[in-house]
Amino acid sequence: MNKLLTGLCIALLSIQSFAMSHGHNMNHQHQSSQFETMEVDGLTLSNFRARASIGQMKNSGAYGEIQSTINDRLIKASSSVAQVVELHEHINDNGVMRMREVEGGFALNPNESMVMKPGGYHIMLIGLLEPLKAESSMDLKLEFESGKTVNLTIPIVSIKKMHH
Ligand SMILES: [Cu+2]
Repeated sequence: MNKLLTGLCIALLSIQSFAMSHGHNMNHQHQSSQFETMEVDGLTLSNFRARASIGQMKNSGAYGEIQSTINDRLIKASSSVAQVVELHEHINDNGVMRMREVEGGFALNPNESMVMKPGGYHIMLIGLLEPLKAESSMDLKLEFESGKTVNLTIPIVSIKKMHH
């Protein structure tokens, strides 16, 4: 458990490599746990999902891909499941992976997918109000510099399925 105390990112990376080394588990995938690609207002949103929380941990992450027909920025995310939601990136700080909030949010360039994934850009869910359970879903609101707002319902998946 010491690893968990040294930082969420380090803990997550360890758990991910553990999950990966134990192979994929496709057989139990439920249709309902897949995010349906959504096209709205010049935005294509795909592969959205949140990671089920682990034990009593109060933080988790949400991920997905956004493609925009215009130059834009994802400037804010929010959800009813967490007290605070931040847009984060991972940085390699002298060999230690850390994460930090990205000032001004994530840039969207036309016809180039902006990918949020474990270990990269992500939506950080801080201060979970209740555990995020796999096979259920949560709300996620995205706000863009252009003034666009998108309300999503995204699946919650266990960390073992995070790579799909
Ligand atoms: Cu983070």
